Amino acid sequence: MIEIAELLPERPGPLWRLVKQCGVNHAVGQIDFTPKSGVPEDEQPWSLASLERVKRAYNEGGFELSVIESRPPLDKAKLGLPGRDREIDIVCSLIQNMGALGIPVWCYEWMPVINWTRTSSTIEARGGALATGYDHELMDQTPFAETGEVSEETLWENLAPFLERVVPVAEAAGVKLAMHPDDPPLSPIRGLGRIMRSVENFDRLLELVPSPVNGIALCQGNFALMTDDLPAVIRHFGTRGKVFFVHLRDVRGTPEKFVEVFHDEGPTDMLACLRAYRDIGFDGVLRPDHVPTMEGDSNDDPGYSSIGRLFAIGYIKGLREAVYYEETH
Ligand SMILES: [Mn+2]
Repeated sequence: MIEIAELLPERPGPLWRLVKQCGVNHAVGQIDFTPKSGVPEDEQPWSLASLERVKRAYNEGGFELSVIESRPPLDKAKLGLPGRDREIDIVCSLIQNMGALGIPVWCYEWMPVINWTRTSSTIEARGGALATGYDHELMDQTPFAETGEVSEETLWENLAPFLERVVPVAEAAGVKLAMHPDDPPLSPIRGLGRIMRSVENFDRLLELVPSPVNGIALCQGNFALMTDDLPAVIRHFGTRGKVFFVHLRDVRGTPEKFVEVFHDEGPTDMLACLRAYRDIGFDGVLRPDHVPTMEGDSNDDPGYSSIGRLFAIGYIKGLREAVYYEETH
């Protein structure tokens, strides 16, 4: 059964209650893993004690903590710089502690320095809502002074030893590693290569260190820009048991120039996608990803408007009901 989840900050608040009121029972943890200076290891945010407190808070709010989607700093590991071993040690501790607490999926990514990026967060969408978008021609392409140019090969060369250390730890802990695609799925950006941006490269990721815990976070907004047949890609990875987590959203355009759209108005056939998740027996959680900012809401956190999320949850619940209903009628 496809379960619906929402990305929730680690402290309770109105968003928790709104999401709960929509009938969502799974949280995707957004936890600040920035190392705290002068704090002992067993009190750091990735420690067992700290994670246990956070997990208990989600449980008390009525949510199962089904995925953790935040990362401790990993740029040194991605770039192969001194200090990378310490970064990887922290990831290993985090995963061991997730395993001890029964938190089954860690969503990570391999974008160096720049995470998801847009050139606008005020594009007028349906009815005057505000959407985010990307235009490669408007993106500043000055290479970062601190890193210089970083090749795609460097990123592959650093990903392999990362996985060689982390995968056995994840296997022992029973935690699945879900790689999120690069957003936008485009390379390079500001001189920084980006590798998780095609179906072929995800196949390469899975072959790099083969393991039942080495898999993907199928973020539809990015995969939709990599293929014209998203349901086929869902089946491609899903029949191999590699879809661990799903981000549901849609965009209109190309990797070089696109805008984000409401879940119900994009070019992707969302019903066909939900059928694909049903057919592969997907048993992880799916969450609405970026949504337009709607009337009455603040655009301080573009892509994460509370009201936009409510519309998305309702739409996805309807789709899900339809695909399970048609299976039995
Ligand atoms: Mn995503």
